[in-house]
Amino acid sequence: MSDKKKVTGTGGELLMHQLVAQGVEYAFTNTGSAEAGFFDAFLTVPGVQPVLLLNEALVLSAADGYAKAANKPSFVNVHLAAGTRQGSGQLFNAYFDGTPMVVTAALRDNGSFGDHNTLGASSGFSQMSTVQDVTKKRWEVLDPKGIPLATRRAFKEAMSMPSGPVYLAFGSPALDAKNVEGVIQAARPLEVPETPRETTISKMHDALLNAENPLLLVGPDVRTAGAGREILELSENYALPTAVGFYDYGAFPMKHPNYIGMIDTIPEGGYDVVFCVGYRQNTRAGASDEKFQDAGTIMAIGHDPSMLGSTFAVDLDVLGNVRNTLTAINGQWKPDHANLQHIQKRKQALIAQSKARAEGQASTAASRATDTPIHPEYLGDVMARTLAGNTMMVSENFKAADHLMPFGYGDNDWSMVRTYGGSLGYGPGSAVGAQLGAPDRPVTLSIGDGSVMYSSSAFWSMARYNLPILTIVWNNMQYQTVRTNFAAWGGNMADQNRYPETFLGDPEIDFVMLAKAQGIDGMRVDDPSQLEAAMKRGRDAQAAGEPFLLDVRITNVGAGADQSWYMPRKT
Ligand SMILES: Cc1ncc(C[n+]2csc(CCOP(=O)(O)OP(=O)(O)O)c2C)c(N)n1
Ligand SMILES: [Mg+2]
Repeated sequence: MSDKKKVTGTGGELLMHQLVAQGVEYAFTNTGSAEAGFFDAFLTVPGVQPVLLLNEALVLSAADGYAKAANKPSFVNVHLAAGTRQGSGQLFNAYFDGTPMVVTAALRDNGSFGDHNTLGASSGFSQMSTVQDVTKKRWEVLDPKGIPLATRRAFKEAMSMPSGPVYLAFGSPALDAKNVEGVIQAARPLEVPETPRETTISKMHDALLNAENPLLLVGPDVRTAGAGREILELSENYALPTAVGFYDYGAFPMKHPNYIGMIDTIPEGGYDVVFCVGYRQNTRAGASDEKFQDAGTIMAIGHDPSMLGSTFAVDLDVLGNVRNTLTAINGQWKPDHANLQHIQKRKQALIAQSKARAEGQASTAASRATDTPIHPEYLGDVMARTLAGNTMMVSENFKAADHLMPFGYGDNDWSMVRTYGGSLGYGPGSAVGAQLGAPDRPVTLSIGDGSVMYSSSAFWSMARYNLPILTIVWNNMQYQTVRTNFAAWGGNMADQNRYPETFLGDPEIDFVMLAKAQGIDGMRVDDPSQLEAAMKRGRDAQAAGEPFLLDVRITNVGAGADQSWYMPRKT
């Protein structure tokens, strides 16, 4: 049982006491005066560190990065309805990923008096409408006595499966109220049963054991559950070709012989057994969302019921902590099974394909080592070889080289933090949160030039809180992802090799100056022969406790790589 205690104070103080009891270390925030009753409590109730980010989207992405890095729920305070809306592109990401997060703001009464409230919800609407499709649950709290209870419930909802962001709007008078009595008690996530049904586990084991052409598809729940060892054991026992979800390169070690690629790049058909472990499908609003149409048996385990069987139907499923289910399946494995001929054969084939891929990657990187401007494959290769072991890489990179990084589950392996929601403006804020959530790990932000500019004021927070984040800007002066997608779409754009509003080089953005303006040192790298030395300098700065930025000028690749056209403004 968690301790209960009675406290008396302002509404803001009761909220702060509740956060302290909950073990909240940081309040990610952008400040506003309607929340004065909350901010005042920082001075009277110690224990929570406020972390200021200069735009609400940054606040939400920092909270997301923190929750992913620390594997804990995060706490946010933003300013009224308008601040909430400003952060909503990143709240979208957190909701998409099911990140446990309690988001709060003050609330203005928009009915009793004036109905044209500055920064408030519009008349006739609740502030809840600003978050209704991007939160798991939401509440208005008007009575100060309810603040501890409502906050406790919010944490419980955020953490319980399926986890996700929730929203609490406190009336300003409730935060301001004095001499309020409340009972403070921490919430815990609801416990889910640990032992899956024996018959289901046996069926899953049998399917995997007898499969001739299986696919293991791994998603982010594996990392959330801390099931790295268990997923490796499963993949290795049954010799399972293993793919990861959409850009989810941290879900399984790329260098492992069983790794075969990202789901969107491998063949879709031909599997007799597909086993999805914590996989969260990124759907595309088309008939192709119904995957694996010719598969014999599809099995799925995971933390969120809406991610299991929502597009392709599953034959066998277990909702709950994936570590427990994996442990139970692994428990059915007998050493003799390894002698089965089809498993032996698959093991050899996997070793061969992985060796071929590694050789291909090494020779591509070597052949690109002197390309000027720097080739992105070479930048990826140098990062993978040069950066610190145990790096936590926050990635906001699409057509980059995340697949080259040494991600894995061992002590010296890297891990990845990213959002699968795809709403740009994530990386720099997330890196701030990730470094706070994993203070002992080297954090590197790997990010495209276009992406930086959605949230370019996060460098200030890195400097203010002494967060030794190494930022590597993959600067191709383009929205390359959009340009290549436009080219694939075809039309006049492809015929004329002109892709409106994808070129960013006029004027050129100087990322070193951008960082410097906010208190961070950096350097620009143009010459491939200087790349390794620059990377080491960045790593050394990071090791010395300093944030640093590398503006790496890279070449464009893919369709339209040669174009720098944009539509001139008529004058
Ligand atoms: C909020 C939001 N707006 C727009 C987009 C569309 N979009 C996807 S990728 C991309 C370009 C990213 O550019 P950059 O970071 O330079 O990476 P590159 O594509 O050049 O590798 C854009 C604009 C998006 N995903 N999210
Ligand atoms: Mg770019």
